[in-house]
Amino acid sequence: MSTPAAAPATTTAVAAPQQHRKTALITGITGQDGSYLTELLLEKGYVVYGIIRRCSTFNTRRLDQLLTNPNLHLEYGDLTDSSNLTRVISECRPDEIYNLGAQSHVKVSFDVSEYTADVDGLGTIRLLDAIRAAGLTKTCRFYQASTSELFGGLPDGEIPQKETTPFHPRSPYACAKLYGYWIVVNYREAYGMFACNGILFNHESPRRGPTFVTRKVTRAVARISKGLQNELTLGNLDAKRDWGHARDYVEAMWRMLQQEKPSDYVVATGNAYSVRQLCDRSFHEIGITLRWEGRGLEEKGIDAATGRVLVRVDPKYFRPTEVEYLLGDPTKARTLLGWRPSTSFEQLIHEMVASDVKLLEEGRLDD
Ligand code: NDP
Ligand code: GDR
Repeated sequence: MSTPAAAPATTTAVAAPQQHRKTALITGITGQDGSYLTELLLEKGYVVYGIIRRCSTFNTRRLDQLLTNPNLHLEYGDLTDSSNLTRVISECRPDEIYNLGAQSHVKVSFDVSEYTADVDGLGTIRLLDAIRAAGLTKTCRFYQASTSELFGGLPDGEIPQKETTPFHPRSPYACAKLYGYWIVVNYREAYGMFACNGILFNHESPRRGPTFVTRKVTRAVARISKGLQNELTLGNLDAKRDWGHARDYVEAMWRMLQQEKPSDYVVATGNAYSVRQLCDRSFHEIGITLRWEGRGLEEKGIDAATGRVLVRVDPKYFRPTEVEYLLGDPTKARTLLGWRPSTSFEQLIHEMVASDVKLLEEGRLDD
């Protein structure tokens, strides 16, 4: 393992007290949130360790701009393998751990259900036990990437959802994350660990994985604008989500670990839009107004100016159980963390479409 950079030597006769430079460990550092959080922590002067998986191709693309930073250290590992977690934690002895690693795709979790439970559920307890094994129970603060999927979003459930809303997970992913949520609460109560659940609602960015619905739409809009794609095919157009910007949400994660006491927080914007509205807004960015015609599987999004069909429904994107309506109430995060989202839905979509158009022009959209 590479050692953190040494503190600069002092020239004064009496050495000034050295300020402790915080160390953070991030699982899922190569993901959307991992990359934004790494930037944030490096800016704040942290030494950052990240666990990356061995892949047959490069998976550090989102960290490219940071790889030469001497305060960033990447270690091979996996949440399904406790040996590496114990080794890395014992060696880097972090002040803070952010557990962002996950099989994070809800629809895919129906196909790889056992693996999702292993990574997202058991991975969390492997990490917590590695902290205990390293003797860091009382010093290391822990952030768990919990999710609004825990609530299930049933139309007759509580809306907006907040910290006290009952959970009703609707996918193998959400069930695995439910275990992660409760084991964090249990270790906090059992061992006095400073461990927090961030119950984050959907957050997106130009770095979002291409199979999540926002990025799928903005990439398609970029390609359609250049004549490289004819249509966009989607699943449930009625699903409503509370979409924020990932850059804002990693700030909330960090704030949770700077509080006097550990707790669990909902992080959301307080505004929800349907997938249909997401399409409207994204096509608006390239000057197209959509008109919607038909119902159910026959519904189509049509270019109002030309009559050309641009959006269709394909049931292959439906989920065995759907989460219909997620809208968060971030009052607790606003009041106790002083956190507020700084990016509107319109700004988010503008940024994502502009980024995808630029990537396409540079020949990098499929990187
Ligand atoms: P991404 O899918 O972009 O990133 C997931 C990360 O987890 C990647 O770095 C991936 O590595 C890593 N990973 C996957 N499997 C394993 C494994 N077996 N061991 C170690 N690492 C693994 O997710 P996001 O950045 O969007 O989300 C971060 C976390 O927050 C996730 O836990 C997600 O479930 C949760 N969350 C996300 C929300 C969102 O809207 N984005 C909302 C609420 C919660 P690799 O690059 O090699 O694939
Ligand atoms: P979600 O995000 O399931 O909320 O999980 P996703 O973008 O995949 O789906 C949002 C909603 O859009 C509907 N939808 C489609 N989704 C995808 N991916 N592809 C389609 O073609 C499509 N058509 C309609 C979905 O049915 C769904 O209702 C994300 C992940 O980041 C999780 O890790 C995180 O925990 C939650 O957000 C909060």
